[in-house]
Amino acid sequence: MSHTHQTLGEFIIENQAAFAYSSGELSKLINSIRLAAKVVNHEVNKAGLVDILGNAGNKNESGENQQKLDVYANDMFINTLSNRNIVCGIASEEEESFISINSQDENHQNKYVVLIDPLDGSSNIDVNVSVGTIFSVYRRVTPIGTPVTIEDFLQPGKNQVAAGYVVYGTSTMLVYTTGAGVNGFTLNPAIGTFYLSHPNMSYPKNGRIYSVNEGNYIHFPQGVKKYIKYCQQEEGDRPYTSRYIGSMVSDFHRNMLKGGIFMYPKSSKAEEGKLRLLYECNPMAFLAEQANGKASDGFNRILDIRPRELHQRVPFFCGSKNMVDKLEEFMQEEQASNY
Ligand code: AHM
Ligand code: MG
Repeated sequence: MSHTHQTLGEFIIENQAAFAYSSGELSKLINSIRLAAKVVNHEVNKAGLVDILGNAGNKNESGENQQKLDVYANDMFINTLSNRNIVCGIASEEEESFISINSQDENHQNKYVVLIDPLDGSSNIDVNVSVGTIFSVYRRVTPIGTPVTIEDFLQPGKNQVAAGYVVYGTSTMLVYTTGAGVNGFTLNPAIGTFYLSHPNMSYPKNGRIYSVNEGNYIHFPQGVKKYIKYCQQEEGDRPYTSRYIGSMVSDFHRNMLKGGIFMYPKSSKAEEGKLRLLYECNPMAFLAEQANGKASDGFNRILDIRPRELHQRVPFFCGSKNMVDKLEEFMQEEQASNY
């Protein structure tokens, strides 16, 4: 069937039928994210006007804007998801602990928990560079009808039922997977509708882009340093091109379309790297694998890691399969030579 002009709403309904035991709960959940994304998008687009609008009545102190938008996005996603009574728990990068929904009501039957990074890369807002929202969905492991516990959130990424991101870029896109490939939808801002613009997204097996904060080079593990040198060598299709926005969602999105590797290694300054396993790496890893790419901590598959705590960090390497394989080779060689 031709996907021309198919809206996200239509796509969700059409694909709900594909789940044998679907109760419609996941569809409702994706719909809520779609709604919150549109509202946050509207707010993000106004970010540059904040001083002007502030002068017109709001008492905005300069510099407050960036943090405010973080908080705004956090509240928006949490409210949208909890008001609609479709999930039993939410954890957010912006919140210290998880939120239990309807924990007083024994009749609630919701089975999904959501983890979100409401506005990733928010230091980019002040300078008009893309930011994103990342989400991740699991089926709870504790009994339905009881309050959620930490166990429901500390599941390995391979248990994810759905994951996706919104990129607020030159266009706003929502990209997600429910485990049957990755599809991308572009917002037509004039009428507030997402259209299927990128069906069955897939990483090229090989890529020519590497994305890493090279300012930290001196602090990186030897294996990463050697891989970066390899990327810069003149041989075959190398040197590769270096591209780093500093907004993971955008870096990931570009690399998935064009072929590339994104790296946030550990360093001598940050022993576990910077990115969060639950809110950032697992959802991106699920998307990467669903798009024929690969995600690793340098040695192990990200989706196999058993989380210990909600805000755990992890080194992250993600992208075109052959590129991540190569990076792992360098990491393993280096580890072997240290014994
Ligand atoms: P944040 O959650 O505080 O926004 O940080 C996550 C962001 C990622 O989007 C991006 O890849 C990374 O931080 C950039 O970090 P750095 O500035 O250290 O390169
Ligand atoms: Mg983040």
